[in-house]
Amino acid sequence: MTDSTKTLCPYCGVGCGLEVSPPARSGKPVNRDSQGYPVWKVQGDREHPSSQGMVCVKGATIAESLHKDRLLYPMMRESLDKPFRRVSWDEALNAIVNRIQTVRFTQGAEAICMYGSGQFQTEDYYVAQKLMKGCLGTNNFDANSRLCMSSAVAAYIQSFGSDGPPCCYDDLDLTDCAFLVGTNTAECHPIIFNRLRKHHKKNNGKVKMVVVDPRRTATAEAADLHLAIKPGTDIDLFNGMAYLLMRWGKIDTIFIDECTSNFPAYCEVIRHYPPEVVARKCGITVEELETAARYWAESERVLSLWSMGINQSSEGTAKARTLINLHLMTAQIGKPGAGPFSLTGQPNAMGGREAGGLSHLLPGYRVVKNARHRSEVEKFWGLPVGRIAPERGLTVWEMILGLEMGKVGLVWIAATNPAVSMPDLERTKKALSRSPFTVYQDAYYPTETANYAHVLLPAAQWSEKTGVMTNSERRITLCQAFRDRPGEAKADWEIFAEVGRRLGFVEQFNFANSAEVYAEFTQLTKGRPCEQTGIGHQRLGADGPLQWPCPEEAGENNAARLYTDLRFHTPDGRAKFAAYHSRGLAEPPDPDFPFVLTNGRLYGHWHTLTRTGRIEKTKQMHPQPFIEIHPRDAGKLGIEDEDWVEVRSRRGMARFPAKVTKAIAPGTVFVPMHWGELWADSAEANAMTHPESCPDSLQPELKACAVQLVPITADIKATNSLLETAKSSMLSATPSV
Ligand SMILES: Nc1nc2c(c(=O)[nH]1)N[C@H]1C(S)=C(S)[C@@H](COP(=O)(O)OP(=O)(O)OC[C@H]3O[C@@H](n4cnc5c(=O)[nH]c(N)nc54)[C@H](O)[C@@H]3O)O[C@H]1N2
Ligand SMILES: Nc1nc2c(c(=O)[nH]1)N[C@H]1C(S)=C(S)[C@@H](COP(=O)(O)OP(=O)(O)OC[C@H]3O[C@@H](n4cnc5c(=O)[nH]c(N)nc54)[C@H](O)[C@@H]3O)O[C@H]1N2
Ligand code: SF4
Ligand SMILES: [Mo]
Repeated sequence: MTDSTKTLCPYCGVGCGLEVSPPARSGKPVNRDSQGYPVWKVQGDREHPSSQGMVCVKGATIAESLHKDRLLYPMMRESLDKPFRRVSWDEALNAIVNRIQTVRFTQGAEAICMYGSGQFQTEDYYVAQKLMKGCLGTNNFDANSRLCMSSAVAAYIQSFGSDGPPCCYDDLDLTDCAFLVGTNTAECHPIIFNRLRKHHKKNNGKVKMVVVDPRRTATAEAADLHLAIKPGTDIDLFNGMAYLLMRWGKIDTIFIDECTSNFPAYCEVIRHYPPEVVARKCGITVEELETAARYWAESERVLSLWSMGINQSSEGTAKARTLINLHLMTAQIGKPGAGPFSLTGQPNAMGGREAGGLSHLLPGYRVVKNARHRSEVEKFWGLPVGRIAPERGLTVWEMILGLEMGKVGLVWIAATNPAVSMPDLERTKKALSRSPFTVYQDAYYPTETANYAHVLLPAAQWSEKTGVMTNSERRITLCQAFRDRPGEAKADWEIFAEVGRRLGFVEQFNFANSAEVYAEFTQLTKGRPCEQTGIGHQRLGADGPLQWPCPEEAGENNAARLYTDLRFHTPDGRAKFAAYHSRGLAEPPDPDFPFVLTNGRLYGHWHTLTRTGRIEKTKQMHPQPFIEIHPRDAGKLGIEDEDWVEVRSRRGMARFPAKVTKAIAPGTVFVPMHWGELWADSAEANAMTHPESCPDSLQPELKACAVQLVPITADIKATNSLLETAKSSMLSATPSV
């Protein structure tokens, strides 16, 4: 292999370019991790247009995680109380194929479910759609993006007629007002934040930064205005700002007349949101509300950025659409420095959307409900008319309900760790433990979800397989394999294709390599909003990363922004205003459960710790979980800094040492989402959360539930720290299988 390889960081949706080189290079000392193990050297790729050479701590340390605790061979067991035994690929795949056939003929294809991930490459996603939705004829493929991006997807489709973030990262340097809502960009999208912060600092006073978040995050620290609203009051805030913009005559009536629809219904809603009412509901002052509206009104170019504080809500789609409304009423879209920009979380959640990786989607930004879309895809896949089911498949939470009711015969989980990341975790785990047959395909062992598997399949991960990923600004990067695969690991798409062939679909899965898979997928994007027929592995290798839309005939890649012609993908070409009243939280606090629990991420850690929990530097940055409590609340409960606190919701409980801080609003508490049962004793955020979901996107309200706080006595604290020590020695003693 060549000395250095260009690729993409496999962590977050910023999608930074990386350049990696082998541990041993001529004339240089061998690069080693803190335990002396030789590791690939990682640095930012200066030529990558999205990141221009920058990386954060996660990208910089990724190589240290690649060799530790890997799942190396297929493993099987007859029941969850038995130990795993090593099996051959042949035996594992036969068992899966037999099970699929039995379930198909006894319960029907709708009893088969697959749960995938925004950490798949596009090729993995595409082959999984072809297998499940095409060949097997069930739309029961859902991805962890259901917990992540689905509200943004629904909002874009409803407002603009199609999914797809309309902005690009250059807009970060061009905006006059950055409006950040429910996003801790500084910790979760650090390289985007660096770029914005630089622009903000350079234009001190001229460029405004507003942050809307119940926590005073690192992002909020940098803002000109931090609106610490009560959780779940975003729609009140946006409607209240719209009220002021209208009162001040700061709306663009020509744009509204010529490019939008449904404005009268929106106006009817807005008149119910005068400043005094809104300020009270949001827990901010009228002056703060007016300042936010004034910054928006007075800025020539307004860019809003949002992520989980908006999406993970029982009114997530309504929140995102209400924010988009502000852009529509002021014509802040389709021009440099402006627009509604949802930040994708995972490295390839975007590619997943393009490949149809949610239970209501088909490849090429198509939807299963649309008969024309179904027949286009059936024809392209060489399948009989009517093979693709006309109704959306189960969402991941509905799969859990299906398991509870005994309606699921097989569940196949890949590249996600639901035994940590799903809401209402006790219920989720109980349902998983009732599964008659679970296949779990992951790169690492142990993980929490492996406890619920009958078959474990070792996945080749980033660095060991070649494929593409799309970042938040619609930019596609080739991730070239540069290391050997450990043990018998295989790429996800290869495993899906092999099962497809063994089921008799030889023609459909006749791919020699991932370049062929991607080339086939791009044909399904022809004429679609996410067209990428002009992109292929070879061109990406030669020309570097490219943004879609990129049709074959277009020589120059000229796709920085969508909707520059102010025509949208709706039937009438107009963007549609949404008329939503605020409904608030699905589980508001009450006298029994008086606090709102929110949760989120820390800079150095990634999700369920499968990688960052195994890297010294990131582990040291955030050694243990904690709960943030406002001094006023802590005082009332007699809680001091570092005291242990038990957090109880109607569904479950967890224990954390307290961090007493004014960074969190009174009445709200915050815990990180990262620690599952493998990494800490009883510190799971999702032990407490509930599955109530947005009716449009079916995305659960992971960001808020009602809890009570109970200080723990010294005895329990001692037991806990003993358990901690026992656990960490257990982990370090776990061998690779
Ligand atoms: N370091 C790190 N970076 C990551 C990840 C990671 O695990 N670690 N994961 C990636 C993924 S998949 C994702 S989805 C993104 C997530 O990126 P973010 O969305 O930025 O991350 P979170 O910390 O989950 O939540 C953001 C904020 O929402 C706020 N919030 C809670 N309730 C409300 C509300 O009602 N209204 C408003 N306005 N805000 C609210 C929380 O206080 C929190 O600060 O990060 C990506 N980047
Ligand atoms: N309370 C609460 N819960 C949340 C959230 C929250 O904010 N709060 N956020 C939600 C969101 S936005 C997200 S995205 C999810 C994330 O939750 P998960 O998807 O459960 O988190 P990860 O730890 O990223 O799990 C990815 C798994 O894929 C494996 N893996 C990595 N690469 C590959 C590969 O190429 N192939 C295969 N087969 N496996 C691979 C890793 O080893 C790891 O086990 O959590 C959701 N849950
Ligand atoms: S900002 Fe995201 S993509 Fe960039 S290096 Fe950090 S984790 Fe990787
Ligand atoms: Mo996410």
